[in-house]
Amino acid sequence: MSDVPAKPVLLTGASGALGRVMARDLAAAGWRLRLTDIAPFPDPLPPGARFTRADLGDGVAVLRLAEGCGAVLHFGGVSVERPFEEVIGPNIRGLHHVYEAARREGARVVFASSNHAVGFHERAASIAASDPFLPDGYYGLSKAYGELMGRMYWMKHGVESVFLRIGSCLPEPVNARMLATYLSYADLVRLVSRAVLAPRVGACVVWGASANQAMTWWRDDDRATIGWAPQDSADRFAGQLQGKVSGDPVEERYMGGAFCSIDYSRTEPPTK
Ligand code: 15L
Repeated sequence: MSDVPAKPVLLTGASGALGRVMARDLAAAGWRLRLTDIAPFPDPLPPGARFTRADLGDGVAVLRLAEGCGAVLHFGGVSVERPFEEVIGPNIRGLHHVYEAARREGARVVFASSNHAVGFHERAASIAASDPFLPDGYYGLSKAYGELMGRMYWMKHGVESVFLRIGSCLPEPVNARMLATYLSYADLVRLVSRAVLAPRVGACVVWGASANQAMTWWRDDDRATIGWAPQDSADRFAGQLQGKVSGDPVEERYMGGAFCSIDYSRTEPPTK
């Protein structure tokens, strides 16, 4: 099987940190990429790629961008906790435009979901991908809704999706929480490659975390379906990061960390 998709691949959010890594590495692997973002692309254009500046809120622009594409890597939209009114446009309407475009093209969607869709699960637990959504804010809620939208498009229209529940994808982990949530750039690139190249995926969920053994919160996902296994790990940072905690009881109790504390107004600690 070839490691290069037969058709071009559309990457939204191309000017963001993860978009830039994927644009560079997938282009280097010979993929034909259509890059788009609301912000200009800050790097020299990689070989075989073209960039179009567009707003996800412009449904016609998204349809045009997706023309002839076999997959959409959807990494665009708001990527941190923000007020509801700021999230709803890019992350809900924008996502709907992406799914309509995928439906028209018969393309697969690889959706950058997030650990924040399940951020209010307690760290003391270990959860399966099939456990309930427990979003830790409007951003996490938009990711949960996005996964549900993808499932609806699969059931109703046969649009395939891989939902990547990304943890913390950074050059290196920077605190104790990331001993569980860290995803290396190289593991991310291998993950999206498999998500695009795997023959049949239906609508499936994969935890976006490297092989972090020192601290593990997430289990039982669909990685076997796409043929991905992480190769990197945060474990070598355990010695230096174990004590790097915030002192905020809400942040340290739940998987979503600092996002859980934003605008948190309960006075009694929840019993369950
Ligand atoms: C995310 O979903 C965010 O996009 C990123 O900024 C990080 O905060 C990450 O989650 C995380 O949970 O560490």
